[in-house]
Amino acid sequence: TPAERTLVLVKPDGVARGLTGEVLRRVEAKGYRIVALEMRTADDALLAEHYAEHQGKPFFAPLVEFMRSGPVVAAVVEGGRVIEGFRSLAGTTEPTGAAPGTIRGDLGRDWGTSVVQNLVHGSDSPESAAREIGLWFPAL
Ligand code: DAT
Ligand code: MG
Repeated sequence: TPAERTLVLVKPDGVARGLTGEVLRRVEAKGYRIVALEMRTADDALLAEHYAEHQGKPFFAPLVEFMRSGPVVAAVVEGGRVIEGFRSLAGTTEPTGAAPGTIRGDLGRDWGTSVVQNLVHGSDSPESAAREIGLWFPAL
């Protein structure tokens, strides 16, 4: 079977805290391959599409505001079962409860801020991955 691809974002908190290298190190150490990589500051239009599933929820506006507050590092990562595998590396959404050994469990903070700042995004299904890769890397 052909290798899967997923979209990984190092969110503004991760970039600001100097954790981009640590996140990408864990991705590569697991055996996944980075096939595209770009730093950029996302605008509202991109984020509204990226987080379309969350439109209308109470945390949507603060989430978008946080996500455009600084540059993010976007990567397309390839490997066997990488969609599930990166979600496993990332840990659960809320860092306080995320398992030690995961990116969010080891490094994430979800206190003292109005939105969950959990360092990374990873696509949650093959459909999401295809959609999100198309949004962030239309040339791919
Ligand atoms: P994940 O990033 O683990 O896929 P998600 O897709 O459900 O989680 O939500 C996207 C982001 O929105 C998440 O990383 C942090 C934020 N978020 C989710 N649920 C939230 C909530 N109940 N309150 C505040 N922020 C939330
Ligand atoms: Mg999600």
